[in-house]
Amino acid sequence: MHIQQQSASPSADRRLSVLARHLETSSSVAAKQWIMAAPTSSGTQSVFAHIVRAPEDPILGVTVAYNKDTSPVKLNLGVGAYRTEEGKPLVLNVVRKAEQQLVNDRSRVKEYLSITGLADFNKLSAKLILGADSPAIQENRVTTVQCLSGTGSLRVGAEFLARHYHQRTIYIPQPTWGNHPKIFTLAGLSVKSYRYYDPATRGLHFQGLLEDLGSAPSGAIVLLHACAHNPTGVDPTLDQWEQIRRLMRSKGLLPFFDSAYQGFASGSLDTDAQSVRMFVADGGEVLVAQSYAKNMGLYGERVGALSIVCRNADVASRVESQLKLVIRPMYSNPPIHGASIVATILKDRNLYHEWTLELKAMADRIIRMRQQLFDALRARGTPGDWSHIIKQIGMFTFTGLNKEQVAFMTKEYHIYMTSDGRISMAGLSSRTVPHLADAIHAAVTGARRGVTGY
Ligand code: KET
Repeated sequence: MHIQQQSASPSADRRLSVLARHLETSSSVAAKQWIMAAPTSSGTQSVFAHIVRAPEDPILGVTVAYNKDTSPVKLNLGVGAYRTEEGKPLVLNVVRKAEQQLVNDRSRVKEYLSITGLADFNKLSAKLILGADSPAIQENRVTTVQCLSGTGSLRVGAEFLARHYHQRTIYIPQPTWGNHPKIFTLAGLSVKSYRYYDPATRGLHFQGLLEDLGSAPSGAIVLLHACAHNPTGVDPTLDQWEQIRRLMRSKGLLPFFDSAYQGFASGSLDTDAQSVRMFVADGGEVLVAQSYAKNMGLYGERVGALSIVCRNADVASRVESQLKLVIRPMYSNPPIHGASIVATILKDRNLYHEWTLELKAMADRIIRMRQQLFDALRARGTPGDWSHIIKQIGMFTFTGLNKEQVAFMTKEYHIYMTSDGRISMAGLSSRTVPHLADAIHAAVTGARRGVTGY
């Protein structure tokens, strides 16, 4: 501190310098006390000291562990992400073309999108899942909002329901994608489950499903996987879907479809949308969350859509006005790039056709991997019936391997997968099938090494 000394007398000078010293010391003491009192800068004690370490995510954490492994034979079959025969991530050719078009178009800008996202993208997404000739679209009773991939679409739908729907209970299949219960609980819904998979038959527990939905309270929300159920790879037949639809409509249960794999199950976009279209065709209300992560390989672009099919156009427009109130304080408005890629592909006849071919090629490669793994286990005489590998649908095989067997395969063979025994078939290639088959064989027959038998 510097006090300008203007006084002429020595006594006045002394007083001033005493005051100056006093001010200096008291202010530095005060400053010191203030510093001591500020817990963030004390150096030893953090205000976050009580925070406990959270476990890694059961699916994405598998990739974290895989990345740390230095073995040259390591194999990541955890997350559902498509890989080529060379084990590399794939950017679809049609996506490259669309991106090139976007970059070349100098009229494109980076302004904010509206709260509901890119209008073209929303229209085309609704058409993709509901069908080009869907009466619901023609009657303007579908509202579609662009969201952050499948997860974001589910979350926005759930937040909307928790705020505005009279029934706060959602039934999810047992088992289901691990993020479902978290998304719905955090949105404010109460989560219950319905029987879905029967480990004894490795098929659908259809009776259990009908019983559980039959005893759900009227109006409850029901989460349905549109196709390629994750993690089981078991889907209802069309006839079973029809029975589920009738039961749900008779009880006024509200269907909320999660469509993360359209085109990945059968290789056909229309075939894989049949379950959703059946529910829309009866004129009733439906929610659908779509993801372009898998079917366009746009994982990191986070592009998806939530559609709510309503009874009439007036309700749909009021629903949309409320969806905007959900979205605006959450992330304001969605990102532009991924949605522009999707819209470019969906609105161009040639690009769309090319996409369907590339999608079919991905689906076919996964089906080939199923056959190769099945054959490899048979060739090794691995005990057990492995026919479910070729029967199951979509990206995953729900192997039936238990936690210990999975841990064994990771430790001894550097094969990474979720602890429930789910394998991402899309991560496999002809080159790595023998390694996986060896690992499964050893895990199943490896009682000597302390591994539980299959
Ligand atoms: N629904 C299902 C059924 C699903 O399997 C996933 C992703 C999503 C939604 C969300 O995907 P998004 O990337 O938000 O569009 N499943 C894979 C990846 C993950 O867990 O995030 C998986 O199961 O490996």
